[in-house]
Amino acid sequence: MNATFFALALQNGLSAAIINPNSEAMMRSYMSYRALAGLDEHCKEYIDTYSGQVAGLGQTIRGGKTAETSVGAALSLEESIEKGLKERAGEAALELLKEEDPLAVINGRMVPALDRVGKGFEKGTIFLPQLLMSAEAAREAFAVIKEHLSKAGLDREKKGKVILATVKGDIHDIGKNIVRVLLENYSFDVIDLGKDVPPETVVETAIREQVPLVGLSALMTTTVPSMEETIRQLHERAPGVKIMVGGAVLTEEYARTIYADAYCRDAMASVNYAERVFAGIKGEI
Ligand code: B12
Repeated sequence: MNATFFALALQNGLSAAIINPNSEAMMRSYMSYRALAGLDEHCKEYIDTYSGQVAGLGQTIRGGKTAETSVGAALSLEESIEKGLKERAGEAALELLKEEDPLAVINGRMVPALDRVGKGFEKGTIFLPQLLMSAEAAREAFAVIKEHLSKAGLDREKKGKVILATVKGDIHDIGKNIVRVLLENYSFDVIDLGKDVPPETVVETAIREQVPLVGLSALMTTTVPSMEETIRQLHERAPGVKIMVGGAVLTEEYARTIYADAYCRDAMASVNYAERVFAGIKGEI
């Protein structure tokens, strides 16, 4: 009753309350009110206090981490992604590109940072809003890298068409977008069908555009069947087309069991495979 009364009072303009800070119910009410009223930016204090703690009646929540992060300080790209700071991630990427190869920035910094975020999400120390913010920060960094890469060489003669798609049911596209930029950088003409793409769209585009190579991405165990179905339909209706697959949940062995022609661990592997496919078409191998 006290905690609810407190929330109502806050809602009605109470700005200085004398309460017992050791009361779990009162503190929950206070922290929740701040988060819901937009007074706790990105719900950071709330998350720092309660993440990883199982909420249960009668349980005392003690010693939440303090939110003493100096956002103004020059955080690294990895930290900016993990903390979901979009603007800083872009700046950090730009700084790194002065000294590091773009691929090293992606593989050595962005991917490991996203991996840590993913593990935290799995363990319950990171919540979905944070995952979203980290993804946004990674996208921003990636946009900076993409611009840098495209200055290098998009206007060379095209080597051939490649379709890319994240399979139906799956909205993860950061990895696929990296593959796209790299393929484009190596002068392939990429038809990017986006994410959550039905098998029929992939097949129809492959037939209509006479594309010899299709790349499919799936990041979840639940969407691998959708990848399998896309491959099945491609084999049935566009039998000459080669299919390369990628995404964190796949392995070389599993890719074979769903009849993909190639498994690509990372974006560079997709370029190497595409080079081989198109060299084969030209009779070079
Ligand atoms: C960022 C992220 C998100 C973002 C996606 C933003 C976006 N626009 O992509 C958001 C927040 C939206 C999100 C949502 C969800 N996510 Co998520 N997400 C992640 C996270 C943290 C990172 C993925 C990533 O971008 N990695 C970095 C890129 C560069 O790596 P990559 O994709 O593997 O790509 C490289 C290679 O694999 C390869 N590759 C990839 N694709 C392709 C394709 C081709 C053709 C080729 C050749 C190569 C290739 O090359 C790439 C570059 O080197 C992962 C955790 C993880 N560690 O993977 C979870 C993760 C994938 N998500 C997960 C889940 C469960 C979800 C949600 C269901 C959560 C929810 N409850 O709503 C939703 C999914 C909704 C849906 N229907 O798809 C789980 C999946 C678990 C599982 N095993 O099935 C993971 C593993 C987190 C976890 N550990 O629980 N997610």
